[in-house]
Amino acid sequence: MTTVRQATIELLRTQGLTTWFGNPGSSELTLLEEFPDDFRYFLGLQEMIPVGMADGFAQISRRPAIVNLHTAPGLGNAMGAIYNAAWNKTPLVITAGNQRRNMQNQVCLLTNVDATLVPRPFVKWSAEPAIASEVPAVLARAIHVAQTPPMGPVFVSLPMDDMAVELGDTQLADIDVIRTRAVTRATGFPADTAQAIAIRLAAAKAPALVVGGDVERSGAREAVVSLAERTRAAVWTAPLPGLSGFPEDHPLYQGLLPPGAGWVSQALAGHDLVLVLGAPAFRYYPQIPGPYLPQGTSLIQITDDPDEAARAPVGDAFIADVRSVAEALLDHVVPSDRPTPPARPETGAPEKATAPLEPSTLFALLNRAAPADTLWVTESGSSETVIGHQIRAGAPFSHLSAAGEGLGFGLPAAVGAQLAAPDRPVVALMGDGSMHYAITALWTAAAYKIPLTIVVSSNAEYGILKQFGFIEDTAGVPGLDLPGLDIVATAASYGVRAHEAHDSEEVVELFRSGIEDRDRPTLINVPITRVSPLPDAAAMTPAGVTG
Ligand SMILES: Cc1ncc(C[n+]2csc(CCOP(=O)(O)OP(=O)(O)O)c2C)c(N)n1
Ligand SMILES: [Mg+2]
Repeated sequence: MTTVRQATIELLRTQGLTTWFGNPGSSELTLLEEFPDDFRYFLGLQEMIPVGMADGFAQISRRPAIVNLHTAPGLGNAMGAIYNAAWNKTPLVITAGNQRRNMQNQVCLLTNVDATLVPRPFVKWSAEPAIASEVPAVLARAIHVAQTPPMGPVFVSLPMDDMAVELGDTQLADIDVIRTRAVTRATGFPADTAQAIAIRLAAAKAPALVVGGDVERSGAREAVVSLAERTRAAVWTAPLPGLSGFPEDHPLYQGLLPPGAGWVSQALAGHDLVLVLGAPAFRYYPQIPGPYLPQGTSLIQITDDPDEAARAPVGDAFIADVRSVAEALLDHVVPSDRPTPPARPETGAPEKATAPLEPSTLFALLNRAAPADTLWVTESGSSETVIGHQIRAGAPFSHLSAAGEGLGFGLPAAVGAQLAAPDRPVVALMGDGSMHYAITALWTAAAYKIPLTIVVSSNAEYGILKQFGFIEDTAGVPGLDLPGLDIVATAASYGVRAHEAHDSEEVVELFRSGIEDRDRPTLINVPITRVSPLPDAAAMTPAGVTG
């Protein structure tokens, strides 16, 4: 006889979902029992970790990933990471056990009341099978829904007593068909529409491209690079991107647009046509006064996300597959002889510097020392703008951050990314505050010998919130200083080889040996200059810092 658990495992095997990320509880044991030898399970010590790992793994492997959490409280702990996956458009199939069906009416311990509502609004779709025999069909539907653009996380609640239910021959025959069904999305873009856009590009005096993560996700990067070269367009990445969508070392690449309307219109000044490919147009924070676009500039947005198209405050949008559009445009765009936009300034670092290092020095050093195929995962608060300038990743899928900006993404996502790309150097650039949101990912990295390199920029503060305080004019905010963190000791306590870098030479030496060590993770803590002077830990009061 075949049980629901066995049929579920067979479905996931056929669909290629054999790498699991999870944190188990008693309600998940019936699914996890007799875990197959050809499957892998990566344990995270708190639920943000498996979701973040699965997010990094799915994005880099370009496949959906599966997560197993513990009923309501596990799902609750994971919400920040599910929010990130939603903004990252990561296809995650998140499952959680639920209490036995016959114990739910009394709301016995671990009952996930209204299970399908718990992860909303951050999942695209959420279900609990109406009957045990439907578990494989519901999971199959979830797998397909997660991968339909705009991709994103979905949730399936699995009552624990469903797993042992035995399936009849007819049920098994139905599941067998479902198990091997393919759902294929047709793409393409009408030639006359492509031609009309190409004519506008040709007529523009100085077109600009603004790209986003969907360029990489849809496999459009090569076509977009050709399009930029052929039209001699300046290229930016849209604010808050997740993935940069363009080679950051390309001479046409101008960097990341800052996330304020006034800033964006300043950056795009002089460009009469802006073509946005695979990005929202645009996401802002903080509120920076100014027009959305420079006077007289028009905007065309290409997105596979109907809501992205609907909510944009300016421009005309086309809802379509980004790669199809980029390739269709290439059929109609003739090489331009307009002047090539100037390249952005070179990066550079002083030969020698002592800690605390200027952030620009630190990231210039790392950029220079890193192998060309390095995959950077960044969550560095006040250093993010500097990283955008100094780190120039050339290869596809090389610069990952949380599009939703929910902290707790970086460390677990870097672990998942390294699992998906075992032969690439993966480097997590973490702020000292940010790294503590999902700190136990260090344990997972050490326990499974994940050879990533973590560089922590330590300023003992939530520096970026102080910078925001200047913009928002909010003096006297408590809780922005973090004196007394011992990052090296914390990492060591989880089994990660950790070092303090005292000067530029040590940074480079430790970084190189961290990357070379393919047997375990390495952490390097680097003191950086602060946004504000360091307070005395003894002077901290519940209301903030005295004096
Ligand atoms: C889950 C979550 N909580 C709080 C915040 C607000 N937040 C944004 S950046 C930041 C501080 C980051 O500090 P750190 O990593 O030390 O970088 P720094 O700015 O000091 O360079 C905080 C708390 C957030 N984005 N996400
Ligand atoms: Mg900090």
